[in-house]
Amino acid sequence: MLIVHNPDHALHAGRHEMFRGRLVPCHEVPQRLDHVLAELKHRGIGPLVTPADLPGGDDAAFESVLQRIHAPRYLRFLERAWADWVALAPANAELDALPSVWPVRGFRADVEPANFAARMGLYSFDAGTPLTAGSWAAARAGAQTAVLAARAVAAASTRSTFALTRPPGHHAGADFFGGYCFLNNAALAAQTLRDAGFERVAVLDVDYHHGNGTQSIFEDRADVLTVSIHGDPRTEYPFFLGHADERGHGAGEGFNLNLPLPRGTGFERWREALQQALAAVRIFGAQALVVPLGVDTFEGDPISGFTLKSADYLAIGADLATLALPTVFTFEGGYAVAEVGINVANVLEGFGG
Ligand code: SP5
Ligand code: ZN
Repeated sequence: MLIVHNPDHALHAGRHEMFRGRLVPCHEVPQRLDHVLAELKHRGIGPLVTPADLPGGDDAAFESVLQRIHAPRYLRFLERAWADWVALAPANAELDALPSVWPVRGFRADVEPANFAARMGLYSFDAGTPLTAGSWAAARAGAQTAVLAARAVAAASTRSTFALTRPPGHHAGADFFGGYCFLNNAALAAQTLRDAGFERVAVLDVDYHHGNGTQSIFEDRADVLTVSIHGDPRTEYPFFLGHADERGHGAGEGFNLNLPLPRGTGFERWREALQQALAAVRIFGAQALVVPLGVDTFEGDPISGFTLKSADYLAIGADLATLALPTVFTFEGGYAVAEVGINVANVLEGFGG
């Protein structure tokens, strides 16, 4: 399996996230990716390349897919955000930027505020996602990683790829960040596959948290099926999306499937949901697959509530492989840092080539 990894990922290194009235150290840390890379090398899974090793990357087609998945004004905001933050006060260079005010129901989103704090709120949905000096550079390089991974699959140079990048992407919507995510790598990969001629693309999200960003990006489209298996949003983050009755809108009606499971769910029940998800992908007639791969379903995950064990990830990989589709994996959650490499590598090993 071709592994495309983002050598610039560590440019995004948040210090703190807001949690129960306190700023606590970030769960989403650079060491996560380092552990995955080390484990893949250890097992000889590869080849391992970076975007610089592949043609394209920063070309017009990349810019085009970025601008179609994300709102141009959101991209402009992200690109300038750190400079705007530091311009407020030189001492801000030592602090992460976090939002603190949001336009909820009845407020206007059409007028972009001149105030930086207000812009942060307009383009985000939580206070758990610090924006740092290198967040844009890391996220943009990560988007390239995902697009190039998808192109490699489309060119049939490989049956499957893993876009190994962080920050993760599946919570990021067309014009908002949150859930540790800025650019939606899985959505960019899916759109790249569509652009390459795959007429029906399925996204099967196995992260513990609902893939709200990906769902919202594709919820009015019939050409991209979105499926997510996740902790029930009645009790689990991101809370405000991910219920079973969300089936898509307009032309996209029937092309979103949510499979929420209660906190405490173990692998047997989780795997039944996976079989349901795989059946939906088959009925849809997908020609290519994107798997936002989070391993925060692990029993040892510090912020999640399922009880999957390391060996279960081999079975997940094998189950996904039964679809026999060109497949792009993207790296999402998984915060038991010491085990994240083993769990991710198990999925890829179980999947095979
Ligand atoms: C990509 C991804 O997995 N994003 C997840 C973002 C979750 N952020 C909010 C975490 C709140 C967790 N609360 C659980 C407390 C357990 N002590
Ligand atoms: Zn997650």
